[in-house]
Amino acid sequence: MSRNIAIAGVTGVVGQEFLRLIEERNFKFDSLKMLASSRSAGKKIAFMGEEYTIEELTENSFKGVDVALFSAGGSQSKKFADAVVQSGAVMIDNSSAFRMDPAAPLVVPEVNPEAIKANKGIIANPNCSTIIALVPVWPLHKQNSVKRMVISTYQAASGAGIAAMNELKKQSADILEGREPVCEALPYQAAFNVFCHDSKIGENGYNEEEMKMVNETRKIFDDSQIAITCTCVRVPVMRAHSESINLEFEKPADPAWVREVLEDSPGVIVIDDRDKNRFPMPAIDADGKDDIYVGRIRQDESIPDGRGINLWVCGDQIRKGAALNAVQIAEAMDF
Ligand code: 11C
Repeated sequence: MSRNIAIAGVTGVVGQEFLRLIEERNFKFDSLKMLASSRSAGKKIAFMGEEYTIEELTENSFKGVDVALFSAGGSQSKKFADAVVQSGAVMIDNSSAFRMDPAAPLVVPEVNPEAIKANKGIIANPNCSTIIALVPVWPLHKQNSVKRMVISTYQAASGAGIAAMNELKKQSADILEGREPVCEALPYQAAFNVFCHDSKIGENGYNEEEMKMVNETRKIFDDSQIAITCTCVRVPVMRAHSESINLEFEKPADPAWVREVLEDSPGVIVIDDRDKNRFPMPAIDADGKDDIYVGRIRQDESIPDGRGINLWVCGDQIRKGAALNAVQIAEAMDF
């Protein structure tokens, strides 16, 4: 069987991470097309000992392609979805364009890999904050149903793209040297500050990131009833998100059980040393890594009958939160 791959948005942060992962994970392919906007078309990229020329992303880009990894923004995903599907390829889309489309499976391979087979040409990659939360929550939920989740995120600059990462660096230097910080990529000062996630606030007062976590979790868990509420903020961290997760289970759940389950769960590493006050840290543990780091495993004593647990998790936003999850989906496909 052939494995002809295309990457749409290859010059972006996630596009570049796709390349690193394909090489690191020895992802077998017969051909690789690097696609981007007309601005980048013609530029050369050296990859695995070969020189590739970036081609302009057009409707004709997908002839002979089996899998197209998309990270070129939601509008490009929508624009080219028909062309991908009509050419017989499967789009694995990192944008939010198709996540809530009932025809598109929304997949975290550690949670619902069986959904991949049901695709009709488009598979959606969830939002980074959702993936980072669900990798550790799912193995617990499988053994003892989670009835309610309360999540607070502490999101890195990378979620807003390379310009936001550069802005965080520049603002930090400017402030330390007494210069006025400039805000262009992000709406407010990111350095030495925390602000409400930079997505639109809906009529209910929640930002889009918070509602993505609610709606995507329900779809991935295939449970429209699970109660979930979120607060999402941006923090001055470069590329790994952190999340405080409060879980209310159906039956009693103690920290020893949580630790035992998570130590045995794919994609999860437990760092939970109470004596040394050593727990996951986004920049120290998760940055550039594949796994989701979990610690601060505590009983929530405010929930009756020992049914409440608190967790703290960190995961690299560009890796498991985006590119790695998409590459894992491709790895799990029969092609
Ligand atoms: C952030 N989660 O950290 C966003 C970035 O729906 O794929 C990705 C937005 C999305 O700001």
